[in-house]
Amino acid sequence: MPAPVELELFHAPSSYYSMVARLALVEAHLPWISRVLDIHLARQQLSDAYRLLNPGMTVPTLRGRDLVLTDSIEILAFAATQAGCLWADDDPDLRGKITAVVQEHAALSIETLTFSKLLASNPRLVPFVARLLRGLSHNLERRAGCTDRDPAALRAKATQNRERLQRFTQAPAAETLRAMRAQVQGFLQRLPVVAPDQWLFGARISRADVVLAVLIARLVMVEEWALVQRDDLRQWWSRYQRRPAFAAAEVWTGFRRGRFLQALLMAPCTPILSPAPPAAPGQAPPGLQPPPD
Ligand SMILES: N[C@@H](CCC(=O)N[C@@H](CS)C(=O)NCC(=O)O)C(=O)O
Repeated sequence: MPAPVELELFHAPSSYYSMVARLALVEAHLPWISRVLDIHLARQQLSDAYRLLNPGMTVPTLRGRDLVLTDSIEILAFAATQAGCLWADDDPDLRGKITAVVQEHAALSIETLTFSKLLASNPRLVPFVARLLRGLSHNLERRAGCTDRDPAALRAKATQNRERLQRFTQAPAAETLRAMRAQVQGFLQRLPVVAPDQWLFGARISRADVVLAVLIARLVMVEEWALVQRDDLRQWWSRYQRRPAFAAAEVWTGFRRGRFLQALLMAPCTPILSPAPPAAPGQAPPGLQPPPD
């Protein structure tokens, strides 16, 4: 077993890709310090302090000694390496097949699935979401215009939010949802057949099991569990939920209002230490959260 390293995970309890990271770390038996961000109201992912850590302004981010990983796929790969022989990824004959599943999963837009379901079920939310995303893009453009701290990243984020707006509103949500269902079903159909009492690639779990667990949890949460039609996958899911890691990693199968609100309250205290140089004598030390531009 490799020596434990001190890891900090910047994440949001309700965030899908944070769940992938949490489950990966727990399954790999890697201890980590939780750094909760509020990505909804305070939008700490857009703060200058966090931008220094993750210029893409998304969660999760994993930070350790000489390590900053800003994407859940990278965190998953890191966990697989650390897990060594605990995971099937250790087998060179399986690694390519596992990577193919992980890449296919990464090509699914979970956000589009979640939002199209929400908006198809509540069409009255469409103008609200559109206004929110338009305002967000506008603010990011404005910030980019009055800062010299990586304005290009802020513009890229504004563009990402405009693209979200287009994706969520260019077609009726029900139509987008149908297309997303077909994509998810295709992904599930192409997974290997799972033998009873086994995981996707045999007796040991793998990166593919981690992403599948979070995907199915999301399908349950948005009431799209019916997309899981294969019996072997349904049985796999009942077994997976019984793994201690599943509960420990807080993989949501339903909206947890209390946990969501708790995170909003806790998040302002999260230290996001910027790697700014130490203050000169007589000056105030660098703040934990630099003031917004
Ligand atoms: N490819 C990234 C995507 C991460 C991502 O989109 N995270 C969402 C939460 S699930 C986020 O941070 N959204 C906030 C934002 O984009 O402002 C990953 O896998 O880590």
